Amino acid sequence: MKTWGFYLLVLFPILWLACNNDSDDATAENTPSLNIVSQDSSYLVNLTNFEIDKSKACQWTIDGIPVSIQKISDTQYKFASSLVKAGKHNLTLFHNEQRISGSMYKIISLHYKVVKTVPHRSDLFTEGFFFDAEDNLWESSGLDGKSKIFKMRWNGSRWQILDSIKEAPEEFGEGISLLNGELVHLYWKNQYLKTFSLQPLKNTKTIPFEGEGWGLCSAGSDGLWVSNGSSQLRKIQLKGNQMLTLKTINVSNDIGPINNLNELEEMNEKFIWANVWQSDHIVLIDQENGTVLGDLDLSTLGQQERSISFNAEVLNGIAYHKKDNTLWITGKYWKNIYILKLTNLL
Ligand SMILES: [Ca+2]
Repeated sequence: MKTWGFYLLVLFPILWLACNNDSDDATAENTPSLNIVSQDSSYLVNLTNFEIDKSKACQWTIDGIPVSIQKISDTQYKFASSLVKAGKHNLTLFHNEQRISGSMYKIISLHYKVVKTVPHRSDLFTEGFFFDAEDNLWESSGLDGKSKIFKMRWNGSRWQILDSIKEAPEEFGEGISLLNGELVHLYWKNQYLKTFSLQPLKNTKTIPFEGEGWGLCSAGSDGLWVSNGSSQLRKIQLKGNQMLTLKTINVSNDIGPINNLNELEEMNEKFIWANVWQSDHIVLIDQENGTVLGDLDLSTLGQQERSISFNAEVLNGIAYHKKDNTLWITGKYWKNIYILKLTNLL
């Protein structure tokens, strides 16, 4: 009895687990599902295990808003991709007192044309890159013992240097931006950031900063966005000698998190552009939730720079010129800055 009791004790959970798995598989096989597949300029909707009663109507919504969707068969439907903006969406079918939903993710492949090319100092290991309100271009260059910042103005034929800073030998400079009328400079592993008055360009504060500092850009009057090489962006504010984190967003596309976010650029207080380190891609991010809305493939420009210069390194440096609605793009040790006009932005 003792032996049988032992076997029963061992066998019962195994048999129960096996039966339970069978029933899970059976349930999964019969579960109604709505699957959305991207096809050129449209989306194909496939229904599985969902009974359609031909005498009853089908009502569709995208994010709760009623839409009209073309029927191909009882199990396949279709709608134009222009029906949805970039980002995450939910498609729901209401039919015969039943409801079924599926999610989709639209990322726009952004197109551009190069409207002009201007020279870039090819001795700069570009880290920070932005225009101020007076159309002056600010650029920071990294590496230990070589870090510096320049304030420049393009006069139509050459760059005029208006101001500059040389950092201490132990400082590896990274992103730069303006906040509350001062320049803010981030450092890679120094565990602090510095603020500088603008006239004269002079260090005013050194504020503790935890972790690695990579990219920096404006968050309007609200603060700054900071990257650290991960998929997270932090919105920060400076108060006295302290740095406060106001918000963190996780940047991801339909596949998962986008790591190696580097130089940043804010646009229209809605979007953030980010260089993806060691790639020739720039992503367009929704400031609200970190959703990647668009992808800008600049591999043609990257290959061009690397073919004309042995030293040319990664794409890094995005400056948005608001008045002209152009993006000024460069890279580490690149010989050129490319002025881009986007032709299908959202
Ligand atoms: Ca920038």
